[in-house]
Amino acid sequence: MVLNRNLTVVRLFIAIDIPDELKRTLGSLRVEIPGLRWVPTSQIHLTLAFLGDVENAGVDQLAGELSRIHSPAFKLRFAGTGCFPDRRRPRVVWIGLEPEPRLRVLADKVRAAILACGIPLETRPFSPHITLARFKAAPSCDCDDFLDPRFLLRLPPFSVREFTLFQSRLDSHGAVHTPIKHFQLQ
Ligand code: 2AM
Repeated sequence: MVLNRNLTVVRLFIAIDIPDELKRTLGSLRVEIPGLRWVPTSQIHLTLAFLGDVENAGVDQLAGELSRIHSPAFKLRFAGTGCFPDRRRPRVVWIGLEPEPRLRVLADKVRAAILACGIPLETRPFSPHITLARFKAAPSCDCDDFLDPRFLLRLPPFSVREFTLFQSRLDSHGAVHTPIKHFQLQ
């Protein structure tokens, strides 16, 4: 496990890392728009759960619970793009995924593992998406101005064979994500 043990709390999240080739393709589709900050290509991921600050002492127990998850591998297909909170006030620009019951079951098991460790979770329901970019302040343009649905045609489906516990360290340039441990799907 790669973990900075000097810290008393670590900021954690659990995510599916997407294949490097797909990250490169997503990176190549970018258009520079003032105020829009693209997620660094290497950090593009699908969040299963965001934990926030967790006591360092609890990380081994969490990793133990996560390693007991049994879930089959599956494929994900891209489906549409959108914005949070909505297309007219874009703050987060995302790419969606076709519904995949095995993804939802995996996310439920991850949440159960987190709760079993006594770590509180946000009550927001799981909404599968991959964040591509964020606006610092909501711009006056509409999401449709920069999200071209045709680019989805260039994105192949991808296989999910593992999920990862990540540490997220915030520095002056943004978040730095470091994988702590990978968990294989069957
Ligand atoms: P998202 O972009 O897929 O929504 C790591 O910080 C990841 O955790 C973020 O990329 C974000 O995933 C997710 N996340 C969910 N809630 C968060 C929060 N309150 N603060 C930071 N990240 C959060």
